[in-house]
Amino acid sequence: MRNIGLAFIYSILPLSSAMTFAHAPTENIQQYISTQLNIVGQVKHDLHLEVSQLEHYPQSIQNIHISKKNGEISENARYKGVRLTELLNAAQVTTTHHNDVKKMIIVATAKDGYQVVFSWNELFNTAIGEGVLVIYQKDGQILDDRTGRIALISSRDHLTGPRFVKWLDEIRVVQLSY
Ligand SMILES: Nc1nc2c(c(=O)[nH]1)N[C@H]1C(S)=C(S)[C@@H](COP(=O)(O)O)O[C@H]1N2
Ligand SMILES: [Mo]
Repeated sequence: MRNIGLAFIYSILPLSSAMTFAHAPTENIQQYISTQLNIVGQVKHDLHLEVSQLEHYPQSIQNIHISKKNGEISENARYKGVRLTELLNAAQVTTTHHNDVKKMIIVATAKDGYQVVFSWNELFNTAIGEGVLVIYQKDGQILDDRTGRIALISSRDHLTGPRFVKWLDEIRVVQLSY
């Protein structure tokens, strides 16, 4: 939580009341477990990566709290994975004009339909971006059925729950206009 009081976080998060009622499914979750990550959209090479292939990229290991809207720190674990920017560089975001990347968003989608967005500049040009990992191990073990096998986390967010994408399925690069 990096020394920031939860009361403060609630005061700056206008959507916190809406988030209060968000729940990830807990029943029949077998159908949501992802074993492959698809990187698609405005990239030169679509990538379809199994966990074993994720291990070939530069690895990142971080101690991360998964903090939820109610302030409860539900998990504090050592996650292993690959920075999202590494994978996007491997896929090669394609551009025609100098300013194209500035209007690109990166949409992460889970098998249950959960979605979160990042901007290209957020990922490649802020400290938050350095904390965005595609993860596949927690405390040295594969991710359990409630999370994976592949997930995404934005470890430098104030609350890490919202952009903790369980059952990560797809990363799509979208340019908003041409
Ligand atoms: N795939 C998926 N990931 C998800 C969600 C979800 O509904 N689906 N909910 C998010 C939210 S809002 C939070 S707070 C955290 C923790 O959710 P949990 O309380 O269901 O474990 O997971 C996040 N990741
Ligand atoms: Mo949440």
